[in-house]
Amino acid sequence: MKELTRRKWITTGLATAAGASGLAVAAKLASHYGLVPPDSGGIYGPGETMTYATHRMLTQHSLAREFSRSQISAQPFANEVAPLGDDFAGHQKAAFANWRLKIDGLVSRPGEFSMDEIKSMPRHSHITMIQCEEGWSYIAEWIGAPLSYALEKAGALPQAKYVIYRSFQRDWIDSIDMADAMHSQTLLTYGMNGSELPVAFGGPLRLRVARQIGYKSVKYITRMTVTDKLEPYQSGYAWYAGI
Ligand SMILES: Nc1nc2c(c(=O)[nH]1)N[C@H]1C(S)=C(S)[C@@H](COP(=O)(O)O)O[C@H]1N2
Ligand SMILES: [Mo]
Repeated sequence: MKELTRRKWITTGLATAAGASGLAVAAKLASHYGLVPPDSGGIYGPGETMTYATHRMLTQHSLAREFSRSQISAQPFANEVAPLGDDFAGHQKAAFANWRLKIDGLVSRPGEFSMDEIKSMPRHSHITMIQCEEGWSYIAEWIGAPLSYALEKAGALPQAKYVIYRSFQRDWIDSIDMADAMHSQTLLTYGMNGSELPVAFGGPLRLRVARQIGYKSVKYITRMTVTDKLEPYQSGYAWYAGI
C-alpha cells in the first residue's frame, strides 16, 4: 500500500512537473528517483526520461498481452540478419553443443551455461506479439528459461541495476533494467511454436523481452553482464522501448 501511494505521488509529480515547468523539472525528479535512462542526454532525452520513468512507476510488474494458441501467426516473418559466418556454421553443425552463455559482471558466481544446462532450467512459455519498429509484427509461442532464474543462479548482486546482453553478431548489444531482466516474461528462449528455435528467429538462444519492441529481443546471445551503470546509448533508437 505504502509503495502504491508513493508511486502515485511520484507519477503525479512527474506529470505535473512536465506540464507546469517543462520537461527539465520532470527529468530532475526522475533523476532523484534513479529513473533516468542512458539516452537521457540527446535531443529526445527529456521525452525518453518521461516515458521510462512513468512506465516504471506505473507498470513495473505488468504483463505483456498474451494470446491464445489459435492466434499464433501462420507465417511469422523472420527479419533478415547479416550473414552469420563460418564460426556460426560450425556451431550449427555441432548442433550447438559448444554454444555457451556467459554471465559475468556484478554476480557472485560468474560462469558459463551450455544449451543443455539452460534447457534443464525451469521451462516457461508465452504466446506474445513481437513488433518491429518498422511496423510489422507476428504472434508466436516463445519457450525458454526465465532470465531471472539464470541471474539468481549466477548470484546477481543487490547493487545490480541493468543487464547488458551481447550477440554472436558483434554489433548487436543491448541492455535492460532489472525490472525487465527479472520479469516473468523475459526468457532465454530456445524454442518457438513447440519446436526448436530456428536460426532465422535467433536460435539457438534469443533473449525475448516481451514488454519491449522487437529490437530489444536480440538473437544469438552469448554473454550477459550485470552492471550498475551503462554507457550512453547510441543506437539511434530509444533505449527503453516499452509497449
Ligand atoms: N542478433 C540480432 N538480433 C536481432 C536483430 C538482428 O538483426 N540481429 N534484429 C532485431 C530487430 S530490429 C527485430 S524487429 C527483431 C526481429 O525479429 P524476427 O526476426 O523474429 O522477426 O529481432 C531483433 N533482434
Ligand atoms: Mo526491428
